[in-house]
Amino acid sequence: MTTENNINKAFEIAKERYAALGVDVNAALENMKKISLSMHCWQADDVSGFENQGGDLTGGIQVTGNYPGRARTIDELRADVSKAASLIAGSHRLSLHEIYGDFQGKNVDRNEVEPVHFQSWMEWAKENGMKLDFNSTSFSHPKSGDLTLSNPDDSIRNFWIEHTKRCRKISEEMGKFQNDPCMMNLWIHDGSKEVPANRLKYRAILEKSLDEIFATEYKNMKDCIEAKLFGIGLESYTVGSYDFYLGYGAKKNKIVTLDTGHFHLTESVADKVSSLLLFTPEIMLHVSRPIRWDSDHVVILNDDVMDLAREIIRSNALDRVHIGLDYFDATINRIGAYVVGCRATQKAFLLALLEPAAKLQEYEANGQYFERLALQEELKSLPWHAVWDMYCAQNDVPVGESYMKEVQQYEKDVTSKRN
Ligand code: RNT
Ligand code: ZN
Repeated sequence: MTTENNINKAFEIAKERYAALGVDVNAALENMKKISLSMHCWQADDVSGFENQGGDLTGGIQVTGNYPGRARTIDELRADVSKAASLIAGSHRLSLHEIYGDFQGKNVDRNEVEPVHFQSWMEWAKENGMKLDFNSTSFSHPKSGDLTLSNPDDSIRNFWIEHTKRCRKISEEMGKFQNDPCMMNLWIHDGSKEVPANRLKYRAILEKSLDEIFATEYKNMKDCIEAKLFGIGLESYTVGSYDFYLGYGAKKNKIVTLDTGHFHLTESVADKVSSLLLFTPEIMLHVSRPIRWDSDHVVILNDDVMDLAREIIRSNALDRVHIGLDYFDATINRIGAYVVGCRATQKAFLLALLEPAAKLQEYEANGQYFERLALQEELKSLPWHAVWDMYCAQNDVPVGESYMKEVQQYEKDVTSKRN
């Protein structure tokens, strides 16, 4: 039983154990307050959004599963996000895609969207103690095709330039409203199924489009550019590859988004953090879980996520890294999916904060590699979970697996009634 007494007892023992290694668990708990997750709105409704067009999901991404109860309206989505957030410690952000605007049943095309379509979101977020982040949406639209911002056809390209400029303006308004910069993520699927005959051409067009889009300077939003290895149906070539955006970001001082599903599966995303910190202003994360491809499985506490969090903490870079999530699993309870993924990400950061980094670095500097290895190995079985339980208890969210029954109850009362 996780009674209050047991939680306190276990915490006291853990505290001593960590103190012996020079780790202050209370300082770690204090630092956890700096970890604010940007929850991705699209887990609640399988990346459908609220446009009137009601088209299929395109752009090389896929949602699998048809678990009942997906959010169908803004109100349902807001209720689901609130429920999930109530089971996750700390204060959160919500990352909205453009297609989640409050369009009031009107047809608002992507090149017509305005801040007013997000006014009710800004107010809702304020009332719910959340900050907003934003994403332009170039997929799932009749003009999406295989090429958007890198399209040689100016009528298509300009349409998407207009869309993206408007999204930056909306982000600026959000940032101003919430008195905290809105992170705007730009991801486009542009690519080709078959081997292209000219790779340079489309990348040069994309560079030109980005320059046009970023020409206006804003103070309350920050631009993030997200690369990808490939999309389904676009396997041979991705215009916005990692090299492309890393080069663009380093040259033009833009934030590169690292989506952990967007690399070769044996490539370490964690290893990129220290390099980006040296050459780009900040880092945006899309924490995800690729299984064999960019499958966007629910994030769990695996080595990849732990490595990533550790690199950020070791670099003392919490104030330069924005932690967004990006996965969409429609095979299980969607609120549960939020909670599992968010809590796993938080656990990874807590583990990283509990690392006796000074000691390990001292061993390394002294060439004591056996000691470095041995301690790294021992850390895996230290009682970090007692600190985790305390973190949840202090933040008034369910401790351990006890949040499961809240998700079950919400399913019974709410999501199971949606047909
Ligand atoms: C797709 C990218 C992108 C999307 C969201 C919906 O591979 O990861 O971030 O998942 O924008
Ligand atoms: Zn992503």
